[in-house]
Amino acid sequence: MRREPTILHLDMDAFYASAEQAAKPSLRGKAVVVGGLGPRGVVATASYEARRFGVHSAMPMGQARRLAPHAAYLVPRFGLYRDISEQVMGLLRELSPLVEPLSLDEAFVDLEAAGAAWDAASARTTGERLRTDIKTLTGLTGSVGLAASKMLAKIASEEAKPDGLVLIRPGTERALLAPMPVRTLPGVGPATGDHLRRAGITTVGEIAEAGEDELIRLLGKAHGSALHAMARAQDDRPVVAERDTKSVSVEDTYDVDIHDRVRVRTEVQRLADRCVQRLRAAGRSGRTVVLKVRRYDFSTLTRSETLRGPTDDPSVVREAAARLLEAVDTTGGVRLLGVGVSSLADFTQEDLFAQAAGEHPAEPEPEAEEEHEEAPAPAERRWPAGHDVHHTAYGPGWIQGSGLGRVTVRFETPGSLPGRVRTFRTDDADLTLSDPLPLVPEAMRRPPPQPVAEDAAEQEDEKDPGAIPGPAAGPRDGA
Ligand code: TTP
Ligand code: MG
Ligand code: MG
Repeated sequence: MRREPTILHLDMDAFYASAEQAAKPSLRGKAVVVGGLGPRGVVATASYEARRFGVHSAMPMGQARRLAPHAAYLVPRFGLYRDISEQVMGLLRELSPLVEPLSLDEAFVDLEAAGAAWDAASARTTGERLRTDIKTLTGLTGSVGLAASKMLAKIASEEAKPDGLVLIRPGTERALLAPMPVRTLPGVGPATGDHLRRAGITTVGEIAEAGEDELIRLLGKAHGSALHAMARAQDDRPVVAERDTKSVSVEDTYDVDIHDRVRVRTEVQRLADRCVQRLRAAGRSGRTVVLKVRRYDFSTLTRSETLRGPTDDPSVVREAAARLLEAVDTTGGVRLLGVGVSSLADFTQEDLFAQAAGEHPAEPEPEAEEEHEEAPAPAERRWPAGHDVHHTAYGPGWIQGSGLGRVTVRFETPGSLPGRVRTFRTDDADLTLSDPLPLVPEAMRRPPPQPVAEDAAEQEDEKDPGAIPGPAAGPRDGA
């Protein structure tokens, strides 16, 4: 482990919900829940105001509505989130060539790689400046953790939430970790957590005390020794730039072979959903759906189907996996099933119509983006909650809700005061869906002029405060 806290972990605060609040002035400071609004929808995320009611990611939407009936419920707008993500990742790449994105809203940065920081003081300054730059450029807040390892940096950013920065001083790691619950450590999920608790281990300190042999006895060689090392704050994993994943897949091995064909189908659907979650978390979409089946006799086969265009739509992946399964004989029983998506593309589309179709499971939608643009307009126009619209007389606004032939629109924009609501017929020709507006107007994306610091003359590599962020220039180049 390095000696200085120069590994930075950034994670945006309530990312999708904050983006929606920035876009919609009337929702700032309010409970906002983003996710699937259909019958089987789940919460993608909730604003901190909504979390106070107990709403959280992955909760069924019905439960969220019971807990927070007055919250605003919106469908995700991935195109917007991806654009913000690209802006944020751009700022991180100005700090270092070693940026490891973990999802749309989260990344590790090695600040030492290009001299952005070399000790605790410079790391803190860089981290604070990054938070300011993110706010200026995107209008959103992110939390920063700084530590001497990836594990601690991530724990630090979690502690910093929301809208904060925490730096863990080297040497203090073990004392800090000791009272934390075992689930704090990466790789400890509910199952491992239960397992440890039954052995009387509930805190990270107790893992460290138990000793490596005991951990290996409890969890097996690989997991046991890895966990023991982490509990002692030993983590030498480097920050790896651009992990270029070629595919995303999930699989399950069953304790008892599954013979029931219906059960096999259900398992494949479940795996398809999990696979899409991982895909989306990585901000990707893919064209090829792969099914893996290991049968009772260990014969393993994979079948794949390539779609016309990349998708991240759970129903498209589910259907492709189900089709592939139909061609596989499972009569002797299966011991392992897997679903994967490969031929990955950057996350480029989130189609309004596909979103809305998710709420009407009876209507499967083709997966390719181009298809939608050429497709004839659906018989009844869809107005997904939260999406932007434009009205010929009232200008830009967003859909607050629709039903019974009516659509309610709030007329406000990211830079306006909270706006008024008006209701229209769903077939109103003056109303059209439109693209998201920028959260921060181009002209406002420069940082405010900074007071001249005493030591300004020494900071040769300080960015020109008036400059629009671009690639790092000056003495750092070629480092
Ligand atoms: P997170 O960073 O886990 O959560 P968050 O940014 O909403 O809130 P926090 O302040 O605690 O970091 O996830 C980033 C985004 O990914 C989140 O805004 C929505 C999406 N997401 C899902 O769609 N499903 C999930 O189960 C989770 C955890 C996140
Ligand atoms: Mg986040
Ligand atoms: Mg995150």
